[in-house]
Amino acid sequence: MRVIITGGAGFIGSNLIHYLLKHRPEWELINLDALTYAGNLENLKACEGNPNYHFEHADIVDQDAMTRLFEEYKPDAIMHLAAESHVDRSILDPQSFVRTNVMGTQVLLNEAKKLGDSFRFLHVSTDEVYGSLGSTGFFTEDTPLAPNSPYSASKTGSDLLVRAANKTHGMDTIITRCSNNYGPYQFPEKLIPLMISNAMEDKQLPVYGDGKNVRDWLYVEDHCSALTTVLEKGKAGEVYNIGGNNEWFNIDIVKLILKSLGKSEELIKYVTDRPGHDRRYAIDASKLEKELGWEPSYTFEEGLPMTIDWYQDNVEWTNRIKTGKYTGYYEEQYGKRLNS
Ligand code: NAD
Ligand code: TDX
Repeated sequence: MRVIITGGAGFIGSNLIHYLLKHRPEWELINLDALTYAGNLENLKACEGNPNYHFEHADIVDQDAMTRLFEEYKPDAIMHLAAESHVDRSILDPQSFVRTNVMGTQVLLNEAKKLGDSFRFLHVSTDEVYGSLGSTGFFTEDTPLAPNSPYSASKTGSDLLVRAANKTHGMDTIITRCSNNYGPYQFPEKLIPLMISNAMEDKQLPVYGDGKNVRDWLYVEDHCSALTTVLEKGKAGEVYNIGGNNEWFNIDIVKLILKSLGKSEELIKYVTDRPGHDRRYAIDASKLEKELGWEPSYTFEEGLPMTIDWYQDNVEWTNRIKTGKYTGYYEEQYGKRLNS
């Protein structure tokens, strides 16, 4: 199997590459990443030199570059993770979300179409495309799409293009929609790493609104195992939800982190709410469990302490992001970044 992984220098992508090199050592992986602010090759230092791992510095919106790379590698499949992924940034700069998430996905579909029936396109999407839930109920694969942020609207657009490629051209495409991930290498703008990092430095912890928004958290390695299962066993044209039945109020997670680090709840600062802030996400992943036999391996009681430990052991990783030094790692080795 030769697999292109887009966005492999990001949070989930880099965890996925580590997971696959360990669990599918015979696979050849091509990490295709533009190295935006969210891409960090330091996440993949341990993979350098592995003959089954290749890095290509490229922008998925660049059709010519994609044509050249698809012709060069002749892959069997793609796991498409590259995206602009942060909701708050999408409110400030929706254009770059449309560019990468919508246009970039279509560029990749154009290349995939040329490879014919034997090529599989796994599109990694999010539960946010379903919108927001009240205090009861779950998102199933049949829940109508109702995105509320420019981020989730652009992911919905990409989902619909992937669906259309299957319906129109009979392409072997599959869509996964996962709940919130947490774990090592998550950029410290997202809730859990931001709160851990701020608490460690005795800085204030900004909680949006009343802190009673609910998210359904999955340890990132479980997302990686689910994506592998879907790539290997999923049915063309299907959608699979991924989640771990693990709902938490934001404020309770923040308090758990403070407790675990021995810090005072006085660090909590309630701030102005995110515009259009979805109230609750909750995923019904029973289709994936029943049809493909996947189940998560980590409980939150295991995964959260593992994550807090990782950030405590890797303060330098976070500091290099906060000071911008992480962008230099690529430049020292390869030259100027595409987007700098
Ligand atoms: P991330 O922001 O950490 O990483 C995104 C990666 O994509 C970065 O390495 C970045 O350099 C790369 N990228 C961005 N634009 C690109 C472009 N034009 N060309 C090539 N590469 C580009 O994101 P993440 O949290 O790892 O999320 C990965 C995927 O999983 C996304 O598609 C996201 O929508 C989805 N997802 C994320 C979560 C979550 O909780 N983080 C949950 C469900 C689904
Ligand atoms: O400082 C903060 N304070 C706060 O209260 C931040 C950064 C977040 N929050 C709240 C907003 C959300 O209710 O915490 C919750 C989680 O926020 P994020 O980490 O920004 O994640 P979310 O908006 O839920 O989206 C995430 O999950 C689905 C990912 O960023 C997406 O890429 C993924 O698709």
